[in-house]
Amino acid sequence: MKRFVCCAMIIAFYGIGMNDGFADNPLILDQFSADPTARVFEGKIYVYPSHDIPAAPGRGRAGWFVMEDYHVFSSGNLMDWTDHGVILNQTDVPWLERKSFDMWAPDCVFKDGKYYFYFPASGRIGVAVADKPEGPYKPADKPINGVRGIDPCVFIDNDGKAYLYYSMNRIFAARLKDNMLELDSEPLVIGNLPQKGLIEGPFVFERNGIYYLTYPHVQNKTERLEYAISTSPMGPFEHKGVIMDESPSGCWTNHHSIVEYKGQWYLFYHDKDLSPDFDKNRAIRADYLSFNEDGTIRKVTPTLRGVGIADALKEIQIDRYSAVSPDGVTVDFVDSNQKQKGWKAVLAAQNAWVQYNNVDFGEHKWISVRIKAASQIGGVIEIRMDNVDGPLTAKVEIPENRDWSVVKSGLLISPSGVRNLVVKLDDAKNVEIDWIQFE
Ligand code: FUB
Repeated sequence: MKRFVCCAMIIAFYGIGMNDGFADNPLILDQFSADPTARVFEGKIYVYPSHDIPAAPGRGRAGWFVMEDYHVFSSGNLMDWTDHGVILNQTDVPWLERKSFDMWAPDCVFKDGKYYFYFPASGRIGVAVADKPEGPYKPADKPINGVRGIDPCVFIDNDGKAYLYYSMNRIFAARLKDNMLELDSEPLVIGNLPQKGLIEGPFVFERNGIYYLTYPHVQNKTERLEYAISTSPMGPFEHKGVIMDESPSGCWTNHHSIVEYKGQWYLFYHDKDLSPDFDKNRAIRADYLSFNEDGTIRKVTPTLRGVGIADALKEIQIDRYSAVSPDGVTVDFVDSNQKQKGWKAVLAAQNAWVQYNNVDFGEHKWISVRIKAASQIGGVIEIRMDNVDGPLTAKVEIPENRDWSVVKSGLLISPSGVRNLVVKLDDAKNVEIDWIQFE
């Protein structure tokens, strides 16, 4: 076996390894984010989340949601996200008489050349208007008259008519005028939905003539994502089932949106990956969503890997795995005092492995692999393609080194195309891996 162990050498010492920060789940590492509404504008995905911040003296209530502004993020490949910065702060809103720190779940839609950003604050719903998806947004002088509630969602039907949905323990719906700033009908309560357990965060979309009303609902302990369908945007809706179960993490809220991009449907939602002990500091995620033949939604299992195709030339965060061996792998923060640095995979049993799906090798000639690793006793790592028994691509000796270092090794074969990557520990030792990158 030893002759397969390629010459490994430490090429650099990395005191601190900055995670790329924008890929896999959660999507954003350098700040908390929640309630993601994803929209397709100008050929890209734009995500309008709310923005949790830690409470501080004079800044919100400790132990509760604290939210003072909104950022918007965009991506063309669902792996690299651009933060366009703050698009609206509570102090920009003319009708908000105090700093409420309750800029909760927003939405944004495009109509007749303008982008309309809907946001809740202090129990009212406001609108801000822009010429571009990333702003600058100018808030209207007044909130929408006749609306008391949170979590606005605006749906524009194929005939151009717009509808506003929002929640206040129940879900309300009303038509919007063409100016997108005023109601065109009295809000009505959507019926036939579960009677018990908070219902909030409505998100409506249409597919093949079916109107889907999707929403978080507390059936047991925490929110799960459910849906109802109709042949009309105002209902009546028929309750259909569950899109995503309660989070095993115990995060009390979940809030989502559903979008089709380049022929694939996605569910955007949130959990508390960056704040395991406090579920009011959340982090947005995305996973693939699909439908049955009859239009019902297949239940989505949350993953760490998330969506998108990773570039083999970039740092691949294998701790965001798609599959994992039954034993021998744990995931931990690289630095628990600086969680924005992301996670590491700890392989600590013979044949323990992680699989990271959808890495694009293209048609290049690949020569070597770099692994950012640490190990108390050293160990040997196998890199394989496709699955745990797939083609052996490299065998890399990770030397004993408690500090992070980048180990470089030659490849046995040059992979091509989009492949799943498997990293396996050969011996009964202990290796920590931050990322892997091909050259
Ligand atoms: O983010 C604050 C609130 O928590 C949202 O408005 C709800 O949907 C829930 O996610």
